[in-house]
Amino acid sequence: MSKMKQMYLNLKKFKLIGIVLILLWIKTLIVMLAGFNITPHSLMDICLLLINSIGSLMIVLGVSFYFRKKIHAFTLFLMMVIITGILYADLLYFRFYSDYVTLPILFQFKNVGGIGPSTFELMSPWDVLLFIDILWAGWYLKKKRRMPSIKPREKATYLLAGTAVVMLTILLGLIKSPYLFEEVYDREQMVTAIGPFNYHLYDTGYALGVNLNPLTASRNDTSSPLKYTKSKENEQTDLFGIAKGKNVILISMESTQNFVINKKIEGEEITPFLNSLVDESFYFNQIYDQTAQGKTSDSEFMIDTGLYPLASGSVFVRNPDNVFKGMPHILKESGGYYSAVFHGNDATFWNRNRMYDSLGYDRFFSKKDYEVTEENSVNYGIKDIPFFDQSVSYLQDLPRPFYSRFITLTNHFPFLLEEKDQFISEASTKVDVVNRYVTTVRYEDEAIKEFFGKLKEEGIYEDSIFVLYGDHYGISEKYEPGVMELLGMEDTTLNHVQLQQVPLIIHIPGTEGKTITSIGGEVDIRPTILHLLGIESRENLSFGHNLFTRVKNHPVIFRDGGFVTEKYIFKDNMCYRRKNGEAVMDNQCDSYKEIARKELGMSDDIIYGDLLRFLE
Ligand code: GP9
Ligand code: MN
Repeated sequence: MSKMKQMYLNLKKFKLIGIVLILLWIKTLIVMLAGFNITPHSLMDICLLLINSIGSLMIVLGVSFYFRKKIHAFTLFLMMVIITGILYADLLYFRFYSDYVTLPILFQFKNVGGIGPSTFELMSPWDVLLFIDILWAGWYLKKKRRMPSIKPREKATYLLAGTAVVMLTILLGLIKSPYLFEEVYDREQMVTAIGPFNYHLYDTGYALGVNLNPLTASRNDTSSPLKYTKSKENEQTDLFGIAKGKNVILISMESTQNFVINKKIEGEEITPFLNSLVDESFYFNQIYDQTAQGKTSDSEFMIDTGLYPLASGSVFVRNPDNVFKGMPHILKESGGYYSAVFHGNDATFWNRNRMYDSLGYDRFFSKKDYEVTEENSVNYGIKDIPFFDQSVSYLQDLPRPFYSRFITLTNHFPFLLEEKDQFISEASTKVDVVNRYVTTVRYEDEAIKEFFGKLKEEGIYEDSIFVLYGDHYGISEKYEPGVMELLGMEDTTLNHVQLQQVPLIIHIPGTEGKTITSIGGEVDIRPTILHLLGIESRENLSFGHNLFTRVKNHPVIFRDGGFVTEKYIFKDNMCYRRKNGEAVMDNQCDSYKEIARKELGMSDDIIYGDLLRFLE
């Protein structure tokens, strides 16, 4: 037999695997292009898109013969089902979160539940197309009795070929994005470069690997983050110590975005109380949501520690036993503060019960401390008005001064509210979620107003400083067109980024109001509060900047590596001029990218390595 013929016969054995490979490859390509909306910008992008799933698919399909002499039909079918299942789960997750699943997020479902709305809502009839080839494969493989046998040498060659394609993919990925693996948090960059299957593999390895970091970390690892954070500017202002010794009352306003402030719907204000408060407070109107997959818990984490949240999963769930230097610790040390959190949900949600111990809280008032009935609850639990109402009596009994956080809940997706609690009519955009949102925000506003009223009656108001902040976005990208319609905005990158702003209102009774337009993020809230309380915080390992003196061109960094500066916006690996949203050359953003990489990397090192234990 000629060599050519022999080669042909050898290859023929792999015909079936080849067909399955091509089917899965096409599906993956379609999902990447149409599902994840990956747009290739260059020839390199096209090459990567075309090859990045092939190597991993080859290796996985090989499982059908690695351990046997012949290709095992059922195993091949099973691999096809598993791969399609992963792809479909990725697609559904992406449709809701515009993000990729990570290993830690799968583990935190037990603390927070799964995908928000019903999974059915995320499905489309077209999705059936993803499964048609499986039906064919099931029928064909069942019918096909004789499967080709594969020799050990052929197995090795096949595995080698698969591995070579994976290596080539990684190489090209690194040529395109040299910081691919330093910027693991940029999941879009990673999936675009190495494909969804290699990404899942890397993400799993990374998530498991970082668990070992505390074993290898040492005091030396603290020196560069300490040096970096100590070099931050620390300008003093007349406001230093203006609220010295006062009680601190933080109000986490669930899902409250900045666009609701001073916005009217058919002549009615969405937040009449907050609007009036803004006039008598420091109102920071350019503060960005910096949370990631940990949502509310990420905002709490930033405010209490001045560290960035993790890129995947919530620190509350992943690292609750770390040593932290939380706000409660600092305030206890420097001002004898007692600290407490008030929240009407189960204590275990977001693992709060464990994490609050590490953050230094003295007391956590959770669901079991409230009278929660069907009548006074909606959606996740007790409504904000009874929540604040019942909290006041606990607050009266707290030792003074106290540091406290009240976490509201009613304005949570999918924004449900009985008619009797609606103080404003629903909006009338094409998106129901947005229409309901204005009613739950309005309800939250009423609850805060009543809370302030009670605190005045009880004499707590005068001795306190209030920090009200939106914890994160409420309207996800999927429903954003409704907000654009409501605000008469065009659907542009610039407007999308602007919608990531959350309100931050710091109210000190007796102090005149002022709107502060400098940019900032949630990580900056801690040093700002400490400044007002007259507490020097520079030596603490943290990344926030005092918002009253924040250096203008320091980027507000997001967890996916994107950022906003005074002049630029960096989003989805594109650099834009902030003034007009015009796309500009990448290198304009390069120096800020470097800062983002550095800060996110250091913050991750501190958390993964549990480095703060060395500074106790
Ligand atoms: C629930 C509250 C809301 O306890 O923190 O959760 P979220 O989904 O916004 O993180
Ligand atoms: Mn929240």
